[in-house]
Amino acid sequence: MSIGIGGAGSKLASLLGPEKATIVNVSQSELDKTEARNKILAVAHSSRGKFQGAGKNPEVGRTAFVSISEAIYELIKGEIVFTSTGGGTGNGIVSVLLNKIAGEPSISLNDKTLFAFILPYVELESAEFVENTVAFLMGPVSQAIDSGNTGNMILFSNKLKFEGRIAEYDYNTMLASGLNNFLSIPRKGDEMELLDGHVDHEDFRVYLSKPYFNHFCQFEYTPNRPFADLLKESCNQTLLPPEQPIEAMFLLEVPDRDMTSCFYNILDYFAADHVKPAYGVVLNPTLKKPVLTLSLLYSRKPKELVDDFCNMVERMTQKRLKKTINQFIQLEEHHINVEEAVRKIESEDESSRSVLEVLGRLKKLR
Ligand SMILES: Nc1nc2c(ncn2[C@@H]2O[C@H](COP(=O)(O)OP(=O)(O)OP(=O)(O)O)[C@@H](O)[C@H]2O)c(=O)[nH]1
Ligand SMILES: [Mg+2]
Repeated sequence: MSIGIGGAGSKLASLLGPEKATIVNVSQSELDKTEARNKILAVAHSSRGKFQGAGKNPEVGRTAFVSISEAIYELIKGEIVFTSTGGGTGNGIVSVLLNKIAGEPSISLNDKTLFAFILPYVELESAEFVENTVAFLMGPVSQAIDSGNTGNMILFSNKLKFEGRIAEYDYNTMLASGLNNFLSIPRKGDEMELLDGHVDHEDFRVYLSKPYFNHFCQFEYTPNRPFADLLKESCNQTLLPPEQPIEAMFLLEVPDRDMTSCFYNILDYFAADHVKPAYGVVLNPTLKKPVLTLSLLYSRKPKELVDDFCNMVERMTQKRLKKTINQFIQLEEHHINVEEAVRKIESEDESSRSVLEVLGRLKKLR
């Protein structure tokens, strides 16, 4: 089951499978727009009456959490939670959830929650989205990671959406299908003929329960090319780029059993970094070339993520500032009587007398 909180979170949870999705919002009209099996209205009252949205204010989301507290906390156990980090509803409600999780003495493996966050694109999205994201990463995300009580965290980025000018629905479909490819690993391991290794549902569950960032990707695997090059070219553009992996998992689908042993190249690549991936190699006769579905777990301090964000914000601010100066600052015209100005300097400073003499000679020359 997936739980989508706020606008973006709900749309993604629904795309992953509306029949298994629960969506949460403070706005009934937002809930009505998205297909899902279960819809929860969180209530946040103001002096103006019910909110139509949190208006980018996470405090509204945090307040609304009280109305759904127990139900939602039970619901997310062992499931995937989607939210954007920039809006008010998703950020506010998930902040409280993460704080609650971080405050638990421990959480059993099967109850750990996977979190998928959608980060804004700093260059083109509003400053509030970026500020909310920074506070979210530095506070609740940081504490939840330190507690070790969450499952994997997935960091989707809207960078490619904006740079590639991709329509929202199409981009969401890309995010959901990338995640689906990764989540299909144990099912494919079950359904297809296993040629080497082994990744079953239990191994997969254990992998998902680790409190690290998860970068997953899928690409055609060309065994005779250096794996480092392939990986560099094929990493998932809808996610933040990965750091050095701590753990890895892959499923290699080959069209022909003669190709089975090409997976050793992948093991060699990871062995250089002392990483021993969990893996499975399966036969998929419908393919023309081998296809690799790979996941890397890496650790990153939220502060470093925020530093990246802040650097981008700073670059943007400098660019804007330069543009503003060029556009709006007009230099005032000053009329200066040179002789008077020099005389003034001369009265303040002995060494300037020669300047006046030079000017005098120049006048004679004219
Ligand atoms: N990829 C993607 N990003 C989205 C989508 N909808 C919103 N966003 C991003 O999510 C952030 C805004 O968050 P929303 O999820 O709309 O906000 P919310 O949690 O509903 O909170 P409020 O609307 O403030 O009540 C911005 O960074 C948007 O670019 C979507 O459908 N797909
Ligand atoms: Mg909204």
